Amino acid sequence: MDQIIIENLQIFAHHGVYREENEKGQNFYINAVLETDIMRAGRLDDLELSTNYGEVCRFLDQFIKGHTYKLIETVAEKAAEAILLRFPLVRRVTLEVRKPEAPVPLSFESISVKITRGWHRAYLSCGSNLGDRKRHLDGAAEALRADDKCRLLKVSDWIETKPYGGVEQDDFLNGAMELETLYTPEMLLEKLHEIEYAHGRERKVRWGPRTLDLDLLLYEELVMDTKELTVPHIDMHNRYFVLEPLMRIAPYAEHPVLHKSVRQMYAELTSPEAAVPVS
Ligand code: A4P
Ligand code: MG
Repeated sequence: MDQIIIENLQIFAHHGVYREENEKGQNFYINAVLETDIMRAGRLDDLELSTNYGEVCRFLDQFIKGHTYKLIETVAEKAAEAILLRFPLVRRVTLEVRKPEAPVPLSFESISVKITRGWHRAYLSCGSNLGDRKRHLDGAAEALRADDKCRLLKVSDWIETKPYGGVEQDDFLNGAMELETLYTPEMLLEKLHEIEYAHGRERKVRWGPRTLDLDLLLYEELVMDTKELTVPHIDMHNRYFVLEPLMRIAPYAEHPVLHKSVRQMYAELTSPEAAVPVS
């Protein structure tokens, strides 16, 4: 990805653990690498198609002056997030916050923290078979739209599906969503649980009836397996109610473990041969 680079932007601010630092202030120096596609802007010589580095510098200056944090870690974290929210063409930002006058009574040139943060593409499945199913699914999409750390890009139709998994229960309404998010996978799962609870979700029977179920299917090309979270979703390739709506919005999304596209997984699941047991 192309980069816009800002080096050693000097900002006088009041961050620090010691009261003296908060009162007196000191110089901070910021290095920022903005990852963003600037080819069209360059070819057409049009600033509207790029991110104005002057505006980014002024924004950083105001933001870093306008807040007081104890840690430069926090300065970096908050400023990176603010940039990603304020400048929509920036996909990722690497931010280094240097503090050459840090109160350490030894000789050094500078102390800094450096982080990279960005937007991540994720796919979700949603389902409901209890209460006003459409309202629950619409509500989930609405809640994600209302969250500034998520950009909901695509929402499938809601489709009727037969219950999967052997529990006798009412038919489901299912869908899939594509979004970009600043959340880590764990934070996104927390957000999904929050939305489920806001829709009266209770966890009684595994695979049982639910007002709203939100599962994380894919998160970039990430593969992870912890007690809380398995990504890609462990059973997505076997589920018609997942692949049918996902097929409608993201046929070419890739499963990073099976190395198959959604289209391929869907074809394998729904083809007549797939139903014939292998002897
Ligand atoms: N968890 C781990 N990985 C993930 C992930 N990728 N996304 C953990 C979401 N959660 C993940 O889920 C249990 C725990 O799984 C979570 O706390 C999380 O830490 P849950 O939602 O609390 O419980 P559950 O939904 O009853 O169990 P499970 O195994 O998640 O069920 P599924 O897979 O959600 O399936 N038939 C049709 N037609 N349509 C449906 O929507 N849904 C299910 C439930 C069964 N049959 C269905 C449908
Ligand atoms: Mg679930």
